[in-house]
Amino acid sequence: MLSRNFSGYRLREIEVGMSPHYAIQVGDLLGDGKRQIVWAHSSGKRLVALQSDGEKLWEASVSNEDKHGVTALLVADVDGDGESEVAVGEHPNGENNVLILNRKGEFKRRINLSIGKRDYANCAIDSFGLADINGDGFKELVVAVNGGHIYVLDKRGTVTLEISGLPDYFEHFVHNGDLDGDGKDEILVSAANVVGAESPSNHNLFFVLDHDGKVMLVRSLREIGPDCHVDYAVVDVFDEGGEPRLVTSTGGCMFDKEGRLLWHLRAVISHGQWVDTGKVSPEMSGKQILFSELWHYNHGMVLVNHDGEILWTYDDVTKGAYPTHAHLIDWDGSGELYAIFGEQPGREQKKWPLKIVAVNPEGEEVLRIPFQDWRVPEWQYNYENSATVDDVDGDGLEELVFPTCKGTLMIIGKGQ
Ligand SMILES: [Ca+2]
Ligand SMILES: [Ca+2]
Ligand SMILES: [Ca+2]
Ligand SMILES: [Ca+2]
Repeated sequence: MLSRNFSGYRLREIEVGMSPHYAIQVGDLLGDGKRQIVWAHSSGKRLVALQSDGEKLWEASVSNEDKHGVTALLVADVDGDGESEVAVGEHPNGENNVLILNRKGEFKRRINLSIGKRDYANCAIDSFGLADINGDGFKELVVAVNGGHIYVLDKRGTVTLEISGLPDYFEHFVHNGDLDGDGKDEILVSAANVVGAESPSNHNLFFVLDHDGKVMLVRSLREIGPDCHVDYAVVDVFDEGGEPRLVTSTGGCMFDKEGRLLWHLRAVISHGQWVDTGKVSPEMSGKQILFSELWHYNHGMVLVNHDGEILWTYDDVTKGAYPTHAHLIDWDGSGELYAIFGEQPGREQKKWPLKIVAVNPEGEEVLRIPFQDWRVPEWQYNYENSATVDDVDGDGLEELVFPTCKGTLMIIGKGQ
């Protein structure tokens, strides 16, 4: 482990011997006021929990043969006993299960679900969501299983809602939020009959499913943006009107609860991979929306207001490198949020001189952290690093948790 202190920022780099991309979660596992980091080896066979200072808490084995490093993972109190669990998608021979481990990494429960279909990553359990489906104040575990199934599990692990007949393959994640404001969360997910582009036999659809499993909204991806799926979707209240709105990363779209498209950014962003929302500055009206992109990106980051007007773009991305998931971060406790994002190596095999940057509400780069990164070819799939922002050390300010392709986690926060 390497620790450095600079004027302006602190950086801790933890060797993990693997590059976790989507199978990484930062969460309140121990209830100790800090955040822990749980990640799965790209095969999904090995699960590791770390304290944010690099101390290994535990390691667990899981029956998986994940080919793409997309094993579904969630840290949350899924059984309502006041302690967090780790939920993992588990795929022993011919089964697809939700494996629940306690905060020490010990077996707690296994929920065996009807057989779904394995995708190109060899995973049937696609992703987990957390949603208060019945409006009782507790967020149930939502499980998207390829084969067109979504299950909602109550505190006891009992299936309380099963939705079937959706297109077979979910891409990529299930999201949740209360779009119609009735106090019960909806399920947001995109799906298609095959993984890939629209064709006469394949229609890429995005669904908003009501608390009873009925389709509240469905839109063709052609009406959303140029992609096969919606990677991220957020439901939030963005302006003084108080009405919840739906924002999709793909196409940079905002919809109202009737599914009317209020605005989009299809002329500005290429396809839209990630989205984050927050109140960037007390002077700004309502909340702002930060989009970031990956392949064929137009901009590293785009910040817009709730009317879809561009406040700024960030474009100084290293040639040949790719952006990663940008976040809004409470960097210094000033009441303003910075936008923070890091770069990942391009396809060329070399040591890439890359950077992490923070941008203030006015769009000015206020921090630049240089680092080197490179790809390890035998690590599948080693793209799409899932950076996260949280107050990992419990000091009241947020840090960036940034996985590198070379096999480390960098934890970066404000310096003293
Ligand atoms: Ca619990
Ligand atoms: Ca509930
Ligand atoms: Ca609702
Ligand atoms: Ca902190």
